[in-house]
Amino acid sequence: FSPQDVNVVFVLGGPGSGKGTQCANIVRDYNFKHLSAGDLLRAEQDREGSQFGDLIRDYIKAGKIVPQEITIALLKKAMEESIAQGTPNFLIDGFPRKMDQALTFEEQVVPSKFTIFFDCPISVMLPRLLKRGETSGRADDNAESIKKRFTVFESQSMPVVEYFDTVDKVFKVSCADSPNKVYEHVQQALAKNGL
Ligand code: UP5
Ligand code: MG
Repeated sequence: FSPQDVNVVFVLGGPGSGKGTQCANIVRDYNFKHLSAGDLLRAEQDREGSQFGDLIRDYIKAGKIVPQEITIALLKKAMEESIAQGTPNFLIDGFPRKMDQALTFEEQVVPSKFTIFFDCPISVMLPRLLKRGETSGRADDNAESIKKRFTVFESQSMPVVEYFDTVDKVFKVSCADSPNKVYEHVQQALAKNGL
C-alpha cells in the first residue's frame, strides 16, 4: 500500500487495557476502520474450512502470538476490502505485538503513522479481564490464560512499544480513568497528529 493513500495507526496496550473500548469511540467520531487483530484471528478460527482454526485456537488459549504470516494476511485482506469501500484509514488494534511483526508490516505492508499506547498496570487489567470473563465467552479470559497473556505482553510486545518510542511515534495514554476520561486523552493524542 502507498503511505500517501493509506493511514495506519497502531493501538497497543496490555490485555484489558481498553484498546477495543477506545477504538469503538474513535470510529464513532473519526473516519477510521477498526481492525482488531484478535477479532480477525477469532473469526478465522471459527471460519468453516479454515486450515488455521486449530492452530489459532491453541495459540490464543495459551496466550501465545500466532505466527505473523497468518495475522498479516488477515489484516491485508481486511485492509483491501476497506480501501475498496472507500475507507483507507485504519486503527489496527492489538498488533504488532512482537518485533518481527512490526518490522514485516512496516516494510511489506505500509509504515504506521503513529501508535496510541494504553499504559496500564496489571492491577487494573486483571480485574477487568476476570470480570469480562464472566460473560465474554473468550477462551482466554480465565486466570490461567490471562497470566500467560501478561507475560507475553511484557516480554514480546513491550519491546515493540519501546521501539516506536525511540522514533517518537508513541502517544501514551493512561488507562486508569473512566472510559470517557481516557477517551478525552485519546482525542488529545489524535489532535496532536492533526486529526
Ligand atoms: N474497560 C475498558 N476500559 C475501561 C476503563 N477505562 N475503565 C473500566 N473498565 C474498562 O476492555 C477490557 C474490559 O475492560 C472490558 O470489559 C471493558 O468494558 C473494560 P477492552 O476494551 O476489551 O480491552 P482490550 O485492550 O481490547 O483487551 P483485550 O482482551 O481485547 O486485549 P488482548 O490484547 O489480550 O486481546 P486481543 O484480542 O488483542 O488478542 C487476543 C489473543 O490473540 C492474543 O493473546 C494472541 O494469542 C492473539 N493475537 C495474536 O496472536 N496476534 C495478534 O496480532 C493479535 C492477537
Ligand atoms: Mg480487544
